[in-house]
Amino acid sequence: MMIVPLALVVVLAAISSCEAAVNEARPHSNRPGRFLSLPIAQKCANRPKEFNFRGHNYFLSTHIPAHANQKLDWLDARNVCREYCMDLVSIETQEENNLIFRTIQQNDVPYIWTSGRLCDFKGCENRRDLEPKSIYGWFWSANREKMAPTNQSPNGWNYNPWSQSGHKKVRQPDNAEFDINGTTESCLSVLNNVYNDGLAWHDVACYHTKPFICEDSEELLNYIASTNRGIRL
Ligand SMILES: [Ca+2]
Repeated sequence: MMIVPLALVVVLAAISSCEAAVNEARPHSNRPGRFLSLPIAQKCANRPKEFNFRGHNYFLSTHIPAHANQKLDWLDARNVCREYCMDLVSIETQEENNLIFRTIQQNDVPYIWTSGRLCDFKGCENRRDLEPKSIYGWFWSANREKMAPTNQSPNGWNYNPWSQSGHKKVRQPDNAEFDINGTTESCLSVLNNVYNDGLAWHDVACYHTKPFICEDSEELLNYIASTNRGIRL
């Protein structure tokens, strides 16, 4: 009988979690160990407030001089937002979605990043409620709220925001890039008629660089307010 020493089990577990981290970043990012940024009080106080919806401020990166020519991958885009006490936009209602669609269309932007993310990383295993992932596995990273199943209109909406088309001419999410280079399409981008499909949601590999929309994060604003007495946010 072979007994595996506990120390070895721990080492093996550590190796497999390293592999998971590397796999997530593969194949285009050579920057392992990337982390979420913390908010910066001064930046939060002076954050861009381009438009407002239900008490949250938003901005489109192409409109802000400091970010106008910036196209970033999904995590870098989140981190730009987070330093302002914001995060990539999360779209929980049809009204908010219409606002985001209108903003993209009126400014003729080809696509933007949202905070939408597929739960396919460490901590998402053994969650039967998320299976199949392509239908039940999506959530908003900004507030960790689960999305409606991708194959139906969300409650209270009269359309399904996911595209009916894409690279493979099938409805989204389709994880199309996985068949091309093995990269999972784990991030949610709103595309502006890229596949002759109007404005619609697509799953896209997270390493692609895009403009982005930031939205106030109550969590980060509350954190900065509670640690900076008298700050005006
Ligand atoms: Ca796709």
